[in-house]
Amino acid sequence: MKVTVLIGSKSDLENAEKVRTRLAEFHIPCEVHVASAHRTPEKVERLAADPETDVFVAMAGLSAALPGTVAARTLKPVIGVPLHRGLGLDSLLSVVQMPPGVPVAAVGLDAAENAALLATEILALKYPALTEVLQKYRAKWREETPASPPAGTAP
Ligand code: RP5
Repeated sequence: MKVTVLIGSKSDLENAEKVRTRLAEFHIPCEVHVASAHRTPEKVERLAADPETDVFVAMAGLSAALPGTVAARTLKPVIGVPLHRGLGLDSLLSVVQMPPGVPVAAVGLDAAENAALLATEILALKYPALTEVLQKYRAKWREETPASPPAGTAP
């Protein structure tokens, strides 16, 4: 069982660590690699071909080509995390708006936690013991999350 996280730059490391931390709490092996779609495309290609990886998480800011670049080189699920580096909208659209045929499962801007949870849900299809882990997480999350939204937000 393995999740491989690719980030476009060392400057993205904090976001990748959030994924790694959440997966570590679930006892899911996770590797983090700096591999850029434009600076080190050969490295991206090599990582995307890793036979041990079950799910990829690719995180990048600005034009954020990384998730799509990984997805073009594998048939395994790729979760794309747009990072808020420039406008925000630039990376968001780059990750969400994949042309038909090469899907990327996009989560929200900087949404490392959701990326880790989605990776776990995908892994749970193959490793059913993770379903219980997710059930416990969700129950705790419900307990800790306030019933009413913070003031000024839509219900
Ligand atoms: C993207 O450009 C990276 O993913 C990073 O979010 C952003 C800035 O990269 P650096 O200039 O900090 O290396 O490729």
